[in-house]
Amino acid sequence: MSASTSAIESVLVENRVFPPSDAIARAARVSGMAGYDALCAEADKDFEGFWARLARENVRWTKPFTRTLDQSNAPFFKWFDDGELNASANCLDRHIGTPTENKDAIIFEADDGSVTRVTYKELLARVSQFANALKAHGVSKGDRVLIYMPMTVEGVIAMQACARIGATHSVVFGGFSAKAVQERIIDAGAVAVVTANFQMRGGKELPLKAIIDEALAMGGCDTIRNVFVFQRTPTACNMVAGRDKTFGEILEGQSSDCPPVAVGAEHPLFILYTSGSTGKPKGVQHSTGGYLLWAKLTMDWTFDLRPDDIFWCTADIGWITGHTYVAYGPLAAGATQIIFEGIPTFPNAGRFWQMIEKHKCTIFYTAPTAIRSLIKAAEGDAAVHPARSDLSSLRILGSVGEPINPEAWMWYHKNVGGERCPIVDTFWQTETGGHVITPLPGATPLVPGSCTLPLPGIAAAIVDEVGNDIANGTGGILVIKRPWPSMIRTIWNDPERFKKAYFPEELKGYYLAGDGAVRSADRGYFRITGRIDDVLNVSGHRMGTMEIESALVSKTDLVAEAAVVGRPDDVTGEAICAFVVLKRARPTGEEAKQIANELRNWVAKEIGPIAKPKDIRFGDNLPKTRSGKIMRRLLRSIAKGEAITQDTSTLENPAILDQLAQTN
Ligand code: 6R9
Repeated sequence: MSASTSAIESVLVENRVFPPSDAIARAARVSGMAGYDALCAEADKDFEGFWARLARENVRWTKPFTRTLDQSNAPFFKWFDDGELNASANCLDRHIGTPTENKDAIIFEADDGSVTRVTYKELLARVSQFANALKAHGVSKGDRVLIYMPMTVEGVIAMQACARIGATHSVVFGGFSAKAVQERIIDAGAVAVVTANFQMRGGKELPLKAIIDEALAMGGCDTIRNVFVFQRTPTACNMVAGRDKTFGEILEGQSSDCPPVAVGAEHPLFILYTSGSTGKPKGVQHSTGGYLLWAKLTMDWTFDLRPDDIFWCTADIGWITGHTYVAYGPLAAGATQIIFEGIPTFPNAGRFWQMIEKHKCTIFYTAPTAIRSLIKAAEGDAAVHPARSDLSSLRILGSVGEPINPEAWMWYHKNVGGERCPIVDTFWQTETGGHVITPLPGATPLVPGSCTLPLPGIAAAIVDEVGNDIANGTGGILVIKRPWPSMIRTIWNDPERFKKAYFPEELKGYYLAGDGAVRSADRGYFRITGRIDDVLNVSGHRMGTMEIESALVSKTDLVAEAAVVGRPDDVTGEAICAFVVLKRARPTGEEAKQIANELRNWVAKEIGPIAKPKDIRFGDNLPKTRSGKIMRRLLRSIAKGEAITQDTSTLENPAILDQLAQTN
């Protein structure tokens, strides 16, 4: 974000306000702004006492903690450090012997529409059995397990089973390439992989195990002893004798009773890789105690969860949203949740609405990209419009992953929420573990496009480059001034990078989110204006521009140089644009198209299809300063199709701008 964009954005004032109805406010757990203010005041008055109270009330500890927050080695904060617990026991065992035990934990709808239900008691038995199978193969506390699974009950079981024995999972989204998998296996030092033969998406059978085979064949993965394969479809896949075993084989004869292993509160529950501003993805490490507290607490605060709710978060378990609001939060809170294997447009773009009706979903949580693409579909075909489905079961809607534009917010509010459901626009990150800035449905008056106010105890603020507070109404850098229980603990294998990336010296020790934001002059509401680093947000997925650049230049026979920037896109939020200099003459016409496609496929192979550049432009060179620095702000203007109004006098080669501006 440049200073000028933030200034322009900050004058776009949104005047519509939607306060919660009296009935919603009265029934809510955090009731009215008085309820919110009371929690904030409690946190202000006794910060540690506040978190200690909530941690005692929301988490089951096998050994109670006596220390709440240890700041002695900041920014490596420790929470509830001397306490012990097990995350899986907190999600499953805690419900046994209560009315929740026979309640559906999961309503699973497969890609083909078939539905399977699993109660809490059954889920506990299946998780325990899988945990025993892991143990039987030598997986134990502290080991890392890489999970590369489709959106299925078995994916959640694998995560919970790791947690049960104290193994640290690292889930990799099923759309990532073999290369991406290999890098993560090596960085995490994983001992086992849990995968499936195939995944089903949109009626298609897509390989998973074959990608694992390819990753392991790339070398460097000697830590892997076993690959466990869930047979999602009847189609056979390659199995390596001694190394690979099916779920059927490893579960055979295993007891469905497995005592949970107590771990320290700071024990790493998982590592999740995410894109940063340099080429290499960061292994964000989360704790067990603080993370679990957050997963449970935000289910209650943000979603105001009730015992009879049918909760549906559409995120894949490969992303943080699928960790906190599929694999852990709903289970810790004793909710019934829908897990959906497929895609929103199959067999038609009414699938989400039809599923809400079919399962009587009450809380629906999805990404703005999905909403925008379904708006487009509904406008083109009345048969897939939400009006065709009975959505009266809904009571709360949520949005996550990227800024939601006010038009999409209004459409969601009217056409999905029937103008009666509060929309919680939840701002958070892989690093924050769960929601940090979000409305509370029974308290906060909503403003379209704004994630409103920080949760109680979250010291979010907007500052300038040296960490000084900025007045409301002016854009700046989003920081969080005090630690919170579910924050990132470190970057796996790279504590120095953790310090530098998130707690840069010039920002007074504040946590740097990497986003720009502005607070409204009237209410002090936060609005996120987008990343301020070299991270793009494409369909709610984080992609580092450097990561894509390194992928492009690794095609050494063809590419000499590449620069990647984002440009706004109506549906995906941002689109990836690559400017490429080839080792041969600049191609035009058909040849340019053909090489662009070759490069897209190359990037898909290096990172995954989600990283494919939408636009690829070829130049004889890139716009550079005399000292050789690529001027990305000019490339951003060209990508947007804007006329260049910036000062180009420091450019070594101004003529290159016209050339790059010509579309291929
Ligand atoms: C949960 C998740 C984090 C980045 C974050 C920001 C963007 C997420 C948002 C939002 C505006 C919201 N982001 N939620 N921007 N409003 N409600 O998405 O984690 O994949 O790590 O992405 O997503 O830019 O910094 P992650």
